[in-house]
Amino acid sequence: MIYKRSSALFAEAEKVIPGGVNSPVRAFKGVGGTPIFVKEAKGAYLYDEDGNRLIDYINSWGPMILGHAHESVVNAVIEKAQKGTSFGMPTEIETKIAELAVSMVPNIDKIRFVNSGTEACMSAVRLARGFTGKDKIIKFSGCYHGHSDSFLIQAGSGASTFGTPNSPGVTKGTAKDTLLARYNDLDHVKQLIDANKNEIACIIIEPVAGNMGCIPPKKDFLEGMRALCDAHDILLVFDEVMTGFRLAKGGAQELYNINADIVCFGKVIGGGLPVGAFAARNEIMNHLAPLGPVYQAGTLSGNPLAMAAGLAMLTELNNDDKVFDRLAEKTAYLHAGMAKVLDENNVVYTINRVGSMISVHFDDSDVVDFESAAKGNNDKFKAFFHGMLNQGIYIAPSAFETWFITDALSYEDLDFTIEAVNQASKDL
Ligand code: KE4
Repeated sequence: MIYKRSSALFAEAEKVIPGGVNSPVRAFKGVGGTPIFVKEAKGAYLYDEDGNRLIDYINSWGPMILGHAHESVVNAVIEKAQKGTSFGMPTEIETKIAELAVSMVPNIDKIRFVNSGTEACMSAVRLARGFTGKDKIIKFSGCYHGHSDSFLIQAGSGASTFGTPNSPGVTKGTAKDTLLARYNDLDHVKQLIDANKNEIACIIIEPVAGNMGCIPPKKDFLEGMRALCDAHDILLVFDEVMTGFRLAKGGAQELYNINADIVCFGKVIGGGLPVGAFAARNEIMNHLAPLGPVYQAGTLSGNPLAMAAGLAMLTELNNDDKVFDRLAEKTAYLHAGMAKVLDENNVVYTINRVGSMISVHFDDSDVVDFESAAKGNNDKFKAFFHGMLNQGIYIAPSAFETWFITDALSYEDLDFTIEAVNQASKDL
């Protein structure tokens, strides 16, 4: 594959944008080489600035669950844009997407739209603190809830890649209110609760972790967390920025039949435009300004173009009773095909999969938390990443990420990918 134009564009970008990118994980620091500049995309395919076609397994880190430039999403945005792009005033379409989201997701009465997953999670924690009157939160090592100060304490995703788990600029005053637990370790959560009696406002968790690779909750882990929260007057916050509207219509709450107190969304809910959201039952949401004392705001929150894209996306997902099964079946097919060729090539690996989230770890231990995820052989991952890229397959440029399957993938695409895995893993 030739990346001449991407390299030239990257050199230009580096002169005016820190690291040449607007989000660190795009910079390929975790895998080396220079980032690919995309010219356009359609369905399952990216077309880069050098004319290469790549099968996309990142899909903008989750939003493109139905494939790039989906007709109903694009048409909705075009139609809306011709009527104005932002008003800073209420519009009917915000109510329409709110009503649809509330009808699809269990245990929520109201939803507030913001502009990113970070804003959603940051606001959810503030709401939990305001509702309970308590300051501390529990998060899990390796989970990533965006770049708000309270979360950059051994965060997953890009922060892990950069090896700077506690980012400079986060004050000690902030860090002291964030307690870190081991994912899938209920005893550790219990210990933290007992050591901080009546001080913990919420536990925030990715119900299926996606920022240290894909890590499913162990049996009874989420149930145990729900019980602990009930026993200690702690709110359970599901960060469903990745899992929301991806694992099922009702996300991880539906898939695992667990009731969270506050649910955060991003990615799919915006259909590729900047949308985040957080939602809960009335008792909690009615604490939010202008109804209640917990302040949260945003100039472009509920932006009409973003709402049009999100409404089109959620409508497509809500009206297709088979889409989540198709996504899971395609991911299972990919899993089985990759496992077969990796076994044939005598590669040491673990594959984790939940629904249309999947990740490959080059280590033979079970990957159940940040510590076991970090054991993965990063040199092998780098070689695998570039081996796949050179065959026209774009996977996450970091071992601490999940692949996101899109329904636009055909079984021919999957077979092509499996053969690429075969070729890329021959010398691992
Ligand atoms: P954003 O602020 O990036 O929209 O969402 C933050 C966020 C919150 N919660 C979860 C579970 C997330 O995965 C994310 C963002 N995910 C990363 C990829 N792992 C976004 C990619 C990036 O940082 O460029």
